[in-house]
Parts: sequence; C-alpha cells; structure tokens
Amino acid sequence: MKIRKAELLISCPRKSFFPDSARPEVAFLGRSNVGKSSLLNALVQRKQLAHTSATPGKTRMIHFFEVESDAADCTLVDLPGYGWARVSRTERNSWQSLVEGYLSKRSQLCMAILLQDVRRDLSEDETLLLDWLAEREIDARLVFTKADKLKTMQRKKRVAALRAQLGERTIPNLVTSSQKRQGLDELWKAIRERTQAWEALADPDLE
Ligand SMILES: Nc1nc2c(ncn2[C@@H]2O[C@H](COP(=O)(O)OP(=O)(O)O)[C@@H](O)[C@H]2O)c(=O)[nH]1
Ligand SMILES: [Mg+2]
Repeated sequence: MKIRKAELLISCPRKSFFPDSARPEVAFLGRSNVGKSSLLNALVQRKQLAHTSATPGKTRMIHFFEVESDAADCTLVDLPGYGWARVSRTERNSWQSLVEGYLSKRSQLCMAILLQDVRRDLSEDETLLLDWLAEREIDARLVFTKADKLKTMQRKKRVAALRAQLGERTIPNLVTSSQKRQGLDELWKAIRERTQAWEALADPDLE
C-alpha cells in the first residue's frame, strides 16, 4: 500500500473544534490500550503519528488524521478509549458526550471500526456499542487486535469464541496485528470499498 500523505489535521477536546472537511471519515473506537493508535500508525506506515502508550487512558481528545493512499483519500479518526480504571462519573459523561456527539452527528462519518483485544471476551461495553451503532445504521466493522500475542491454535480458538459471542449480530470482523502487520491489506480493502460507496452516494454523477 502506498501512503502519499498522513498528517494530523487537528486534535479536538470538544465538538466545536471538529474540522470542516469534506473527506469521508473512518473512526476507530475501543477500550483504552486495545491498540487503536498502533493500528492507525500501522495502516499509514508511520511509527508515532498517533501517540501510543503502555499506560491506558491518556487520550481524551478526538484526533483527525488526513490520509492519502492508493486505497482511499480519507480522514482516519482516533476516538478516546473507554474502560480505564477508577474513572469518575464526570469523566465518563464527558467521554460519552464527545464520542456520541461525534458518532451520531458527523455527516462525514462513513464507517466505525471497533477494536477488540483477541485475548479478551467481549464485554457489555462492546456489545452495547455494536448495538448502538447498528440502531443508528452506522456501518461498522469489528477488528480483533494483537493477534501476535497468541500462538496459531490459541488464536483460532479465541477468534471462534469471539465470533460466537457476537450471537445474531452480522458484523464483519477481521484479525489484525499491528506489530506483525497482519490483516492491514484486508482492512484497507474494507476502507476502500466503504469510502467509494460513500463518495458515490455523496455525488451520484461520479462513476
Ligand atoms: N504485541 C502487540 N502489542 C500491541 C499491538 N497493538 C498495540 N500494542 C501495544 O498495546 C499498547 C496500547 O496500544 P495503543 O495503540 O496505545 O492503544 P490505544 O490506547 O487503543 O490507542 C501499547 O503498549 C502497544 O505497543 C499489537 O498488534 N501487538
Ligand atoms: Mg491511543
């Protein structure tokens, strides 16, 4: 994959800062430490474009990255993670209003990618989010992260277990490792298909 451009457009603590851009947006969400920033960096082949951290709960802003690649010209959006320990009600409410404010009102949003550590079970946080996205008809994907942490057999078992936990939900899912650069082409393909469909809808004259 050829990346021609990848740069931080803006980091927003509040909705009033969201950029006025016309490009389709792909949003990454998930628990703190699940690997959102790492996956974003792996996709755009930059080491620290999005800041990664071994200590969870640092990102409380929405970061918008402008990206031009062979697959798509789009904006990748790093949403603040949830689920860090000992968080106050006020902090939780501010996360919710920022993230829900973005996801429910952003006309540029064409796809939401929910990340899930392949070693963990889905929690209510994830299933509620998936159902919330489905209710709003937001196109969603589930991406399992950190596949390199498990041996092949163990990984297969975990992926099967996670797929079973999805129950009736028909959400497309794929397995990735940012460290081993696994699953990235597949994810780019999903982004390309989705952004092209979005652009065709936005401009019906476009071939
Ligand atoms: N082994 C391995 N570690 C990863 C992978 N992705 C992320 N990590 C590690 O998990 C931690 C959290 O990653 P980060 O991208 O900051 O998570 P975020 O909070 O969701 O943005 C960091 O220590 C990363 O190095 C991966 O694919 N494999
Ligand atoms: Mg992060």
